[in-house]
Amino acid sequence: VTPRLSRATLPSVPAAARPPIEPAGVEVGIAHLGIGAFARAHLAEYTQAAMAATGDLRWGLCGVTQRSAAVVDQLYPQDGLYTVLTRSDAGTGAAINAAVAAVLAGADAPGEVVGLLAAPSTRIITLTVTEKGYRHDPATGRLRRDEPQVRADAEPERAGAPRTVVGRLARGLQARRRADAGPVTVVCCDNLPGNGPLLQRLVTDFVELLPGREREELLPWLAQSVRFPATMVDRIVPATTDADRAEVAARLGLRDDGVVVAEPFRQWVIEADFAAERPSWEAAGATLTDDVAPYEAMKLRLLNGAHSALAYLGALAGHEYLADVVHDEAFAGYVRALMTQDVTPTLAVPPGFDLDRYRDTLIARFGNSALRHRTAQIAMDGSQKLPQRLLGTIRDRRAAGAEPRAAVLAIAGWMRYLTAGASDTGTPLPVDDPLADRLRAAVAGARGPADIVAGLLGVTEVFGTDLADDATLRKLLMDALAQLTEAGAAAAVMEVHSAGI
Ligand code: CS2
Repeated sequence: VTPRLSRATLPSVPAAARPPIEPAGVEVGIAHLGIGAFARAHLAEYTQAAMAATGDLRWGLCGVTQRSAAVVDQLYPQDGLYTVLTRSDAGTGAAINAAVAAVLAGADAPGEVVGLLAAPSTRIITLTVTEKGYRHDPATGRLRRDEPQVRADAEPERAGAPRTVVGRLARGLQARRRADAGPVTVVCCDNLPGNGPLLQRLVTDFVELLPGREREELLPWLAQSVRFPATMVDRIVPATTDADRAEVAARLGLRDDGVVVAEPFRQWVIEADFAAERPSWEAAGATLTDDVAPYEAMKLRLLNGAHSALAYLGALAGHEYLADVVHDEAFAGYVRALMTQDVTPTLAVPPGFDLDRYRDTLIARFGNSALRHRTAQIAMDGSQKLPQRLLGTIRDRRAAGAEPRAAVLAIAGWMRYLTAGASDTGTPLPVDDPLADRLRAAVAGARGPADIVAGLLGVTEVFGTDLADDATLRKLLMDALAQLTEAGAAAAVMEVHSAGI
């Protein structure tokens, strides 16, 4: 049998793949909620590089899993070590990361999670729990306080054993205040608009569910001792496959169950608002700035908006991988039209920023066929993603009196994806979304595009209350959905492409 990656077997790894820091010297300074593939390919890479650049090894991560303990099983036997496979059409690189100093199964050890957040050695709390992990209403940015799990976490007996992300965070902060463990910074690293302030609002919503005394003690301390900087995070990270793990085993001569795959590009813009000490992430290439908003809007609307558009329409046209979608000329023209005609007029571009180059880089990144990024992965959880990715663009363009046809086609693509069951070429398209039941109910009995559009626009958690009242938008959506239904996605995309630039 192939021996497994760990501190003990690390010396057998080719020198070029070994981590730039000594794993045994790393101490936990960051509590990380949601230690999935993205955090291991992004936050952990920046943090390792910062530790390597400064020699200050106090910033290791304790990675907490949210529901499944799978990552603990992957990383615990490996002393937190895992390989990052960087894939591009120019080739593949393999490098071991040693920034994860400990792992904790959140569901099995909720009390330990609270203790971790309350420990004086924890000075930063980071989160990558995906959009749906926050249990908020995407249209309003408020906590869903009627959810049973959220309510349960606010009951006194759950103070030491919360289960939801916001419950864990708020209970951990409560324990931290009681322990007088000092100020802390909460860094949200999910693709949400104004992610730091949004999370601060959700924690406050939760604290407001607590009994009077607890609430009154906690709210002023939160305002005084906890910061929630906004961030823009960027790295494309497809789900790891068995083939990826087999490739690592062949290259390193060791079995690694924790492999993550990523593109070479990475970017991180962080609001410079910290309550206490932090790692020198700027030494690792991160940007610390006073205003993240322009970067965040560009990233969510151009990258993620285009990603979702290409995922739904590409999957409908029968494409399994995103790169194949942009290598189709009509789709490449469509995505340029989306970016240039619909999104760009809504953006405030930072001074000196080259937006044309940013757009070209995005399209080149999407075309990275070595990544094998599945359209189905991006298509997941649309109800939680569309508001910040595409609906903001549509709102802004409608307010300016424009008809954003490319963005509308993307929303119609989502509606078709939800209701068709299969692509235009007959491949099944399963829906994976936390609101799946609600969405299904909204279109039950629908007899065509008009009913589907009306039903889905009525899902106010996603669309708010304004968009359903826009008669022009409704008509545009109906026409686009009718075309997708009758002529198929490839034809619909072609039409926007040729009508455009
Ligand atoms: C993607 C993102 O899965 C998705 O919805 O759009 O995860 C995307 O790859 C990252 O945000 C890139 O930074």
